[in-house]
Amino acid sequence: MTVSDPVVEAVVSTVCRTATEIRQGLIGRRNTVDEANPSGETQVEADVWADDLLADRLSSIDGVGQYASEERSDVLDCGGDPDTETDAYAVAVDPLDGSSNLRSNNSMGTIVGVYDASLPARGDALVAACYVLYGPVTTMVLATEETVTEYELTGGERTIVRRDVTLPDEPVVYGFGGRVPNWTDAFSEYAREIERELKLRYGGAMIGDVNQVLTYGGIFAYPGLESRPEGKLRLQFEGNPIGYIVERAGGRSSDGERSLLAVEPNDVHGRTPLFVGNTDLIDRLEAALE
Ligand code: P6P
Repeated sequence: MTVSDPVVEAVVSTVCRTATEIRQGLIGRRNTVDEANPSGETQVEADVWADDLLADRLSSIDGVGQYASEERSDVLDCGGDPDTETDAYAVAVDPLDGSSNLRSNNSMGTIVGVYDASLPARGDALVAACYVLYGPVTTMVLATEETVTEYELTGGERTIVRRDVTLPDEPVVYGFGGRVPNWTDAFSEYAREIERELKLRYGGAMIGDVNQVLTYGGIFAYPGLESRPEGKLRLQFEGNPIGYIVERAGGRSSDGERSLLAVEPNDVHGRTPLFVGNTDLIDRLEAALE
């Protein structure tokens, strides 16, 4: 099933082909490099390599006016301004989310947001978002204005495995990032409640944890911390695309006060507290942080 918008379809099929190549190319690219990304995080060879592949392929699609990624400081001008041209989109990418899991051989992901606005942009300017999960099987979850679909990726092609993906009504799992002593009192109290209700699933790469929430129901959070109230995760590359996908799947997203898609961005690498999951759990979270 292809996406109705030809530019979005070109982005999605390019990501599928490139993700298959990224997975095959992880071996031999597990070492750290001397550089840090714009968020100050140590990069591994695969971070830089995956970003170069995706930038090269996505920036050459007619209709992609901008490319930005977690691994590069500046927004790449690909020859179209999404704010003034109707058929120009901005693509924001986390090329290898959770790359620190490469050393320990655990799941990682690639996250892509397609915005109908110049970056940095609010999440409600997204027209599509997807993530690839490099798990035992390589899968993609794609959300558009119409629906959420899960695919298996083989040989650069995608095959539908789940249509109209929605969060199960009864939540089962939770995953909370950050060090416990660094949580705020309000979040700690909320976490104590949730720990008594749900099962812990936290793997160090958001995509693996979010996919658990999308599959079993529950909540994933990387909260604002005492030492870093803005949290760790980036709004443009992680918060908005994942918030869009979970909201399209019938759940909610929040920065602690409002939908992530309503958060005004101040910088392309700006961070945000991030909460996604079943509506009731997010409603309770926002009440707990009031
Ligand atoms: P911590 C990976 O580095 C990442 O950006 C997310 O994928 C993940 O959820 C989080 O950071 C893990 O952070 O502090 O638990 O290592």
